[in-house]
Amino acid sequence: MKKLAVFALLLLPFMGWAQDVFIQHANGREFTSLNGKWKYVLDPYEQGQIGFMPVYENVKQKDKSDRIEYSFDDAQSLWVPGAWDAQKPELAYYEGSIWYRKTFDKSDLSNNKRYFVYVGAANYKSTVTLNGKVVGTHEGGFTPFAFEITDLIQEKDNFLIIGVNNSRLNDGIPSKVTDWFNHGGITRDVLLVEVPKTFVSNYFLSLDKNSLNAKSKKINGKLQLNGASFPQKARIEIPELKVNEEINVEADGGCNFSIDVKNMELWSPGNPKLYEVSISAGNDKVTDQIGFRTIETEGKKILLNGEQIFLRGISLHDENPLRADRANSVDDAKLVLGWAKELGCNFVRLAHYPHQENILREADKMGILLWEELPLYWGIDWSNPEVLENAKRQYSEVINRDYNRASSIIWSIANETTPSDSRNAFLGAVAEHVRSLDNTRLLSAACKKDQPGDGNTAKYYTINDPLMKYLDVVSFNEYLGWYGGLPDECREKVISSDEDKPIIVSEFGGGALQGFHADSLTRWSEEFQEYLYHESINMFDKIDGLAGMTPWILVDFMSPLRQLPNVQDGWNRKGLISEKGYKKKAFFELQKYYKKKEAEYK
Ligand code: GCB
Repeated sequence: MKKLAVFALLLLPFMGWAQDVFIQHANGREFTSLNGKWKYVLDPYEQGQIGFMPVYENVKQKDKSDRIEYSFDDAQSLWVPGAWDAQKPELAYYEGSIWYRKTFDKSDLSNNKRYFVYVGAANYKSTVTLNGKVVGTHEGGFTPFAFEITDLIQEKDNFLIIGVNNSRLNDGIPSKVTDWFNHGGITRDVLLVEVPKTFVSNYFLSLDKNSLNAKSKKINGKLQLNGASFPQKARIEIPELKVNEEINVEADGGCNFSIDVKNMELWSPGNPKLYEVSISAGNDKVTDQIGFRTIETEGKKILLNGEQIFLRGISLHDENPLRADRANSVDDAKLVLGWAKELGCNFVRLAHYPHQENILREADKMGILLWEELPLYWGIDWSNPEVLENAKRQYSEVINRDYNRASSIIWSIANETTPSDSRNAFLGAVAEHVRSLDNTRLLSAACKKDQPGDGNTAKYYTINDPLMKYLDVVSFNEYLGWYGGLPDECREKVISSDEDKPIIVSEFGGGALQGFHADSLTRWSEEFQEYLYHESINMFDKIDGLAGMTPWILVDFMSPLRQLPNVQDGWNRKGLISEKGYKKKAFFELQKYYKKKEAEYK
């Protein structure tokens, strides 16, 4: 018996790391929040068992002679959602497994319903179990997953145990080294979602580009139902646009449709108009708030709803610096987007992985455009086919989640990766995958600039990564004046690309300790950072085809790579705002430029 249990656990890692079904807009469904205090058991040797007892079996001592070697009942608690490192000093740098337990009753169970455990995100590998049975596993620290528990849930005494392992892996996405903190645990909401036997699991709506200039616009869409049998019809309602259409459901539960609408207001930063959209089929109905816009390129321009736009952006990590924790709430989203607005931004780069869903929904409401990406970052194992499958799966998950968000306009498929045959083939396949799922957004990647070389003088940089052929927008990171050289060297440089495509400077910047003042050549002073911004902005503003920028970064963020005492102390100091929320001088330098750009593009 014992041998069997151990064998089952050894098999765990080899089960597919995939979810049963994707549930779009989980908190727009009927749900019970499972957030709050969860008991936890540490599993530093990552065995899935303590004292030869599987942790997810929730063993309890039966009598005084009985041997148990863990006990959730007597264990301490962690708060969900939240990173474990933010909650317990002894877990500050913990990397490994922790098993979380939540007990709950569900007295109104119905035979006409299906039940799912939905997890907004848990970093990095998760094993979800209910009442002693494994219901699924998931890999990826920033995308949501759901597993069905209809056959296992009981009216009383359910125990949901989720094992989360944040070990950094050579074949992980991201890989072993990142310039951000490896926050561990269940970092986003956990919900018990209940839906009818057949339900609308996913829906994708967008404005047809070809109807942009027509009086009557066209919404294209796709639905996916999930269940053992399907009704013949589904219905789409957009009351404000007087849309109430019946559509045919195909044999596999899918349906494609297109609907003509009159008098539609387009979504834009100046008018972030959202429509209430309801989708129903059989006994299920889900309601969402959706904006409609188009995003395209024309030569070196980016066009939003057919009009040229300049992306006044800033980069951001998904952290609440004040709590030194992963962001996970509407308030967290409002805090950082509020700062971005104050800076004069109409665009935010959500670096370097999918951020919490709340920030997309808030950006939709506030009229802020977004760049999204997966952590295809330094050190990826490009020649490993399983890593490619993992990347595609994580992309499917984030596209499923965010497809309907008008604010999200760019998928970036990589950050600072060095060209090679295996890397080019991998990212080419990712680009194809992303396009096949979503042709309503632009593709880009934050590339490295080419060094001055053959045919170039030291004065010129070119950006001609072989990846460009897959992309709509050329983007690159450039740290002249910080990593190499001093800011005045920016005066000499000329940056160009051979592509007839818009250019975004996806990163530039330098560190400053807020409150440290000195002359502009003193490293870490606010004055140095301000000077660097001044020179960098002048250099980039001259680029032919510059369509926007997302300097690095809005707020100081946690990073184990940054250990300089009394300056960094574990924080990357390239923020324009400190982790306490105080603005540095460079904030106002960039704000000044963005005011000018806003006036230019009026
Ligand atoms: C980069 C990376 C970013 C780092 C940044 C830095 O190029 O893309 O993740 O945090 O530089 O501060 O060095």
